[in-house]
Amino acid sequence: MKILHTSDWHIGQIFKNHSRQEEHNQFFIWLKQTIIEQNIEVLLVAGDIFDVSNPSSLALKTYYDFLTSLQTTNCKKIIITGGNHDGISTLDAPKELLDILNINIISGQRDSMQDKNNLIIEINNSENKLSAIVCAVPFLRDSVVRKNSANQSSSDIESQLKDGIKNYYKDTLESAMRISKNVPIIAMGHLTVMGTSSSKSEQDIYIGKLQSLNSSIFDGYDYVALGHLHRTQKVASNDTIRYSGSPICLSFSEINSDKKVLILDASNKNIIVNEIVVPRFRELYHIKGSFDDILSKLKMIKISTLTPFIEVSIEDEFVTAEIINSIYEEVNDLDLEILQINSQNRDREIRTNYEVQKLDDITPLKVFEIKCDENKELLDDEIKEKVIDCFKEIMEKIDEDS
Ligand SMILES: [Mn+2]
Repeated sequence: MKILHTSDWHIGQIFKNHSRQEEHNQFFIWLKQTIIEQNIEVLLVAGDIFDVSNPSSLALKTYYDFLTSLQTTNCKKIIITGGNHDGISTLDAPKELLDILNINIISGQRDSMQDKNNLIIEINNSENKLSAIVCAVPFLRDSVVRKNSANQSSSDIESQLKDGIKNYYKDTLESAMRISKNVPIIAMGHLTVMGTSSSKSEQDIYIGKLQSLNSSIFDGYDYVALGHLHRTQKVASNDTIRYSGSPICLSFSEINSDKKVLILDASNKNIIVNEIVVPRFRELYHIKGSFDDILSKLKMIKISTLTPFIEVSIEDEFVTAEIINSIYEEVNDLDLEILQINSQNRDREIRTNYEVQKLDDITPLKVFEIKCDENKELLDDEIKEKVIDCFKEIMEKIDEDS
């Protein structure tokens, strides 16, 4: 049985005011083709399906269209877990409907997380025989793995959180083993573990980053399909504990390594993993040097796919607004988008015109969300989601009344 492991799609990402929609469209066409060519029977998506908790209708449509398109392939089982970016209620809303299509959603909703059996998914082969078990663990929120009490030091909280996560994986493994010890047992997860490298596009999700969370928490699993880190990587050189990474570059810090999906041959408990490189649907470049260097490098860029996105770092000592403007003027005729210009010697970032947001361009909801994010210490993700839902309700009421 072949299983495809991917994560961190971040559908709907707006990257420095630029949409990634075309890249996602092309990625999903490519992914469906790969699923057909590789004869994939199971698809695992380890969190961060969407970039924000309340994705746009276009982002939702992209997601549902892709899931629907797989119905004609041999991929008869799709397991999707929630990441730290995903809104629990957004993922959960179509859960029952998707169940009918053999698409299992494990969002991380607090009540359903208490019974570990809700996360255990049995995979049967074409002869209807049990052939693998997936422990579909989503992003483990603090409120799921730790009891809150007053007057705790941050190191107490960190060690409780660590133990909570460790025990969660241990209990889930035990539940799976009660079903069978003879088929591969695969865990999913959305977290950072020791022995990995991060890029600039992931948020820290745990207090103290849980530096001490060791890959030994996964002992006993035959494979661990992880999400959260956006670079493809093995955990502490272990072949069977892996991050698939995001399929598109979500920051300029990711441009120097290939994007991949992972294909598991899970015919027995000794799982073999193959990496498949995802094509670059759009090139991202980081160009640095003196003003003259930058201009000549920009002019040399060959455009083969979508309009390249570019970050520029000027190393000249004095950088004026005129210099910045002249870079834009020089590329005016070229099919390039400069997303950001940095001036390193002055140690400050010069925001491009594109990054200036007009109040007209942002919705009241967006402003409210920004305010919620600024008050993270008061609002955990679940409360934030509820508060935002209330705000939406108020807005709808105002619309109706006006
Ligand atoms: Mn992510």
